[in-house]
Amino acid sequence: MGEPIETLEGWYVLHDFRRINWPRWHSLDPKDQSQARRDLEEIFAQYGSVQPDQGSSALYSILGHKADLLFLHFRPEPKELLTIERQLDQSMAGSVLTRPYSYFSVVELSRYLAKGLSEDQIHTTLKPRLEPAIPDVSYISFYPMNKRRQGQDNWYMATREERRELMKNHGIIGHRYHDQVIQIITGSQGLDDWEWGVTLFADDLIPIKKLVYEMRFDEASARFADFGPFYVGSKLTAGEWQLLWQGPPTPL
Ligand code: 76R
Repeated sequence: MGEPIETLEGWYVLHDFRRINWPRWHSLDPKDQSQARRDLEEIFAQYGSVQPDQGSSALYSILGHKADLLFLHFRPEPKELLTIERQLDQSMAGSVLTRPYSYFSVVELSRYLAKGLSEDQIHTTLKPRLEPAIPDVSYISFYPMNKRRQGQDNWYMATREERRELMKNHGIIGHRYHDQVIQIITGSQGLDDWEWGVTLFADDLIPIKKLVYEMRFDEASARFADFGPFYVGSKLTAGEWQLLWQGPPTPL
């Protein structure tokens, strides 16, 4: 009979994917476009000035058809995330954005490999992982996932010991990428459509691809993981953010 493992929860996370409605942007009169640009600059500045103990936010440009932008936010309270999304929706900038996808979850550490830490040690060693700053690296890959519940491959019917063994091996594979890929696992049981969100950060996309490929062969993923859609993008600098909203390039 399965038995839950202790989990520690940290900051709440909103992956807020947006699409830019360019026809709508082009149909705005110049005054409204200026207002939208001001809103967007303000948003960028506001996200950049969040104090490290109050949360973390970043903007990404998303590749492909699934979305254009990702507004990523970590905050201590869900209400703060509600305020942030409303603020964007109600601005002139928000009026040119649609919302193809979003994901709500909370930073989670599952203590399969816990080494009997004291409350104090938990506080000092795990706090930075429960309340993480969004890493300042170039690329992001986000996908939601479930642990399977099917016949012999039912994660939730496996014993604690079996799951611990599987997670140990998972951790060993993952740890080989420690220097190249930063992973933030967020739990979303009861919060969103999948059970976990996986957010990977790196300066190069290839280690992300290799890590995920390698994990496909690991029993924890091979037998037990089901995946949702993948979203990949690159972190926007202030300059790139501004460039995005300038008019079409002037003809030579
Ligand atoms: O937290 C820790 O670092 C301890 C070991 C560890 C745990 C408990 C760990 C390490 N993970 C843990 C839990 Mn992970 N992880 C994923 C995916 O694509 C796939 O096949 C799966 C998606 C990746 C790529 C990944 C990477 N991990 C989890 C859980 C919760 C499971 C539960 O509670 O039942 C999920 C859903 C999950 C999924 N994992 C690592 C990584 C990497 C790179 C590491 C090593 C981190 C490091 O040492 O730097």
